[in-house]
Amino acid sequence: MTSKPLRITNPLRITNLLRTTNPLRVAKPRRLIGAIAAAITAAATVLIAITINATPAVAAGTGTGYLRTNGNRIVDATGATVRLTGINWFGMETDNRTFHGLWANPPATWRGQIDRMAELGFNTLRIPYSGDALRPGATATSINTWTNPDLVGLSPLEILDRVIEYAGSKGMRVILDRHRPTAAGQTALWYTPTVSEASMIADWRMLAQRYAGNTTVIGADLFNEPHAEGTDPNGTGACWGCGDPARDWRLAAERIGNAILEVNPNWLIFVEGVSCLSGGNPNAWDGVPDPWQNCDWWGGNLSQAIEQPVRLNVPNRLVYAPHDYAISVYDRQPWFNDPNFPNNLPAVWDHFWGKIAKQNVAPILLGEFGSTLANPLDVQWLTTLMNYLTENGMSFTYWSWNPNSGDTGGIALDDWYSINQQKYAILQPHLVPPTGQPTSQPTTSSPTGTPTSTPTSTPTSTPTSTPTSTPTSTPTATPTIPSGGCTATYAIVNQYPGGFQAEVTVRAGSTAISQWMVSWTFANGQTITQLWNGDLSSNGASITVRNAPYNGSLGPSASTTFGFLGTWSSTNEVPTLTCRAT
Ligand SMILES: [Ca+2]
Repeated sequence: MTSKPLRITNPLRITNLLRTTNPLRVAKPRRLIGAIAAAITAAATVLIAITINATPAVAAGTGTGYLRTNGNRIVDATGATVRLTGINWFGMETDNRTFHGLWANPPATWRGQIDRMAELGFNTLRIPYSGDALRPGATATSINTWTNPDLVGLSPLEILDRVIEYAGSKGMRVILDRHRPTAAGQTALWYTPTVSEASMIADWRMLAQRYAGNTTVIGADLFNEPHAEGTDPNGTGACWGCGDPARDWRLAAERIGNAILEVNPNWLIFVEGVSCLSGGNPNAWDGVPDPWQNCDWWGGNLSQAIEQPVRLNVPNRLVYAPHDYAISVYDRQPWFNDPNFPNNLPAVWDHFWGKIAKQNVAPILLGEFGSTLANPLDVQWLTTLMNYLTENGMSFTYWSWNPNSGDTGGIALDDWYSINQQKYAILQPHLVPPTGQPTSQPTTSSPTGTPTSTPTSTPTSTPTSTPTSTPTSTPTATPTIPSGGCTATYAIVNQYPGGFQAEVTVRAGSTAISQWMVSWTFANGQTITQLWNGDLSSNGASITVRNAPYNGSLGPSASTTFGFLGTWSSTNEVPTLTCRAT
């Protein structure tokens, strides 16, 4: 994540969770009429852009094979244009050394969360990590062993393997992000006195080797948010083009990127910007003017990347990957106070990074952007930004899936499953859902059977509300008689006052099936509030669930599951199920 470009005293930001909202929020006039006019203009531009871009083939989902660049486009192995519309799922860069939210209760299993992201239309995962998660003996913590029994005992890298495998089975792609040298926090430079550039390169080469040939993992975001430190003219942070090998992020990106490409020449190399080109923060007392064009968000300033580009040894691998944030993160960027806001924003983005794509130099992936949307101006910011990205064919990964990002919140709410509808409504028209390989089934089912262990570790971060229900009843299961090629087994996996979670296992008979339908009638007034991995239709107490598009096809004796959340009052009998298949 990000931070405040003008911050002189750097509070210890230990994790993304501690991002604080700047209290000095300046109220600004609302310009609703201007916003409506902008939206109309933007909508018209989208239509024009779609017409113009209709010529190159557009890949379904995230395309096939490894990705390449072609001018300002990302293309797949067939040359078809791919648009990455993804999301950040963080945690592996923190002391937990693995994805956050693995402490959540069902249905937010680790697979359930990926299912949710994919069905919402996020086609790419950007995964932050720190070197600490890669060290031998590193352990992953705060995993709910009841929710995610299949992750017990796995190392952070083994959990990453599983997430990559499953995301790939949904047609999603993965970008790895060297978020910080260690879990201790962000740094201005890509190395520290204890974590050298050579150590960083060794980590990257290990990962590039580990996932070589696995086309789900498409590339490396070399280092997260290089930024200025100290004040001009004595800055000590990351510069762009100053020529000092110890501070020039452009030159470091070349060294690191080329070292990765030696191991895996098929990866894309994602390069972020700096904050201030000089590597030092501006100050008001030196009498030197500080125009807004000099400094952007941490990692956002690529304004010199056309004149002083990153030069890689393998052509068509370079993607520039800036960040952009809004008022909920830091309210004093000068462009928030422009009387033309939000219509001034495209020129700001053009200056810092948009021109790279507009001049057909290289593709842009906006690697992080997000807001709580607590301030109505942020709604205008996000709406304008999404239109800008789509009009210009740019890719993006939203920050974040996690709800526990202090100054942005997430797409997921605190149950790690429900969705912030206000944010999603703005993003949804711009998402390209993954359509890839839906045939691979999970090798491990989500939790069934008796919960034998309650979560043993507590998150070190602070989820603002932790689901508190614990299983109170032993799951029961009633196998049913096949009425045509399949059986269905119903299990209550969690029950608490007023609510319950159930899972139904559908198993093919002795011959393969291509579609299934399970039906039952609730006897005690139960209702279903949310169902996943199936298509629900109900008529009062009468329930019918058909397969989802990706889990209808089952080989002989193969099984799949769907699950749901429901309500109950006095009694919660297990119903009798009927399964039909063709
Ligand atoms: Ca100055």
